[in-house]
Amino acid sequence: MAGAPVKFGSILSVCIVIYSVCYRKNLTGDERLAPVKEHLLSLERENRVALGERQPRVALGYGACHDLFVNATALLDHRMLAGEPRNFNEISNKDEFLKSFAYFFKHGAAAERFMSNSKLYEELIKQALNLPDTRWAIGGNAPLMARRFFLEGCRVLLAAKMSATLKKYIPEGIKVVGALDNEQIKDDIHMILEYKADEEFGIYSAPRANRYIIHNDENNPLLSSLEVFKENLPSFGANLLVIGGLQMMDNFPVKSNGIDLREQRLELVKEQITTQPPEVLIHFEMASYVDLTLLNHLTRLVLPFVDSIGMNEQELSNLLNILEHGQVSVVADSNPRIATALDQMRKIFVLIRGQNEKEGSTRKLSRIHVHTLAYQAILTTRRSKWKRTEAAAAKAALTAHRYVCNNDNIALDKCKLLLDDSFATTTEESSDNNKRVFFEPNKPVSCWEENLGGESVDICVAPVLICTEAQLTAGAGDNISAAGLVLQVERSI
Ligand SMILES: *[C@@H]1O[C@H](CO)[C@@H](O)[C@H](O)[C@H]1NC(C)=O
Ligand SMILES: CC(=O)N[C@H]1CO[C@H](CO)[C@@H](O)[C@@H]1O
Repeated sequence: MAGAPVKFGSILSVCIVIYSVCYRKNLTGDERLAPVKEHLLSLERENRVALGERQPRVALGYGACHDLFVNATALLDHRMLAGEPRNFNEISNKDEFLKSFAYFFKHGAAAERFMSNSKLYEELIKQALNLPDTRWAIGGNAPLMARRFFLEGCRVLLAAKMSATLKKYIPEGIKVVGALDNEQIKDDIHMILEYKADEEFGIYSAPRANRYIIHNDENNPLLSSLEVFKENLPSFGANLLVIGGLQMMDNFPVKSNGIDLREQRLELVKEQITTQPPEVLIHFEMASYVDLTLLNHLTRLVLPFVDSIGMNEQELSNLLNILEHGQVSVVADSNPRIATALDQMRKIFVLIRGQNEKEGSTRKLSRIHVHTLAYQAILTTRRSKWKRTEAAAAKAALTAHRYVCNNDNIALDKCKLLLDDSFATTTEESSDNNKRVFFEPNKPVSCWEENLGGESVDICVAPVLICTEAQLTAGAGDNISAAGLVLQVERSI
């Protein structure tokens, strides 16, 4: 008699296996795409930015530049590459440039580097302008995020020194402080070297589409718009203050008569942040930092005082390495597992919470947004002012697709998913936070609650419908970070 239930049990499990094999098969290919798209879009539709009195006000600093988009493999000749690809923190000649580019290209990793050789830099710009597909656009974290906030319906204040020509790229409705009425300022030019997935550079092939940015900034390094921003912030009444563009201070010759000018400017950024009324939420947009001294200034003067941080997978690894080991990580997996990214986010959360305490900050870190090619992950604390984390993750995922395909309509034949049918929430098997989440196309954004260092947090992960015909990669992070924030702030009346 005792055998019967066992037998029934094993028949049942065979059925389950058969069922799940078939079901899995159904879920691969295009089958998952349509429901994922539909449910992400419905979350977006149900969660719109408030208008009228509740319309959020967003202020953003610092700086703007002129972006020159160039086809990387058309500009650079792989035959000139002499020797192994490798990283340089600063580029001073053509040889270093080629090696550095090839290094990030073969990893498919985003990078941003300073070229100290102005003459070489100008020559490269001339060459780029002779290529057929080269094009100009406005660049810099602050202006790109400002445009996205504006397009999503926010009131926006932007602080950036720029010429009248550059200002023309900014929609009329955005209030810009620091711009000139003439051309007396020479806008900094950033060259965005783009490449597609599987493109070849000599013997190297890019595992994913990405971009390598090179600049030779003169205006941005000292955050020249800081003072005018300070004058304009109080009357604007921001709900959200976004700090970005500080990576332009990387590799800047900062000491003059023994005074560290850069540190002095960052002390003023700290003052700008800490003097905001308590109800203002503050977001810091990470970037590709390589200069250890600058990173140390940031972890002391900026990070302990903000509510939120946004970054990509490369910046995530770098930030954790700095906080944990005081070291820069130059390149990381360009498509990390969800469990790995979440573990890094958890560690960063706990480490920065420690810094909040140590620095006696009135603000505590309550939000981390990580954007990757395959998914968006947002962590918020339970008792924070951040709203609608699930919808924010969906919105960020949709924006990632739309931006990279350069199209507001999502065509399923241009989409793919890079997620398995389930994922582990951590790589640490013995952790309390260890569980498996099943990815359901009809409920694509997975959210759950966890306890992190005594604090209740919500974590939401949304899949990205990856654009298989990448048009744009630079600035994607800015669009995505802004899109993730836009639904999370609200004006109280
Ligand atoms: C760059 O140009 C090559 C042909 O010269 C083309 O195959 C490739 O797709 C282009 N890459 C980008 C990012 O446009
Ligand atoms: C498709 C999309 O969302 N792209 C937008 C990204 O943001 C820039 C402004 O920064 C817009 O011009 C794009 O339309």
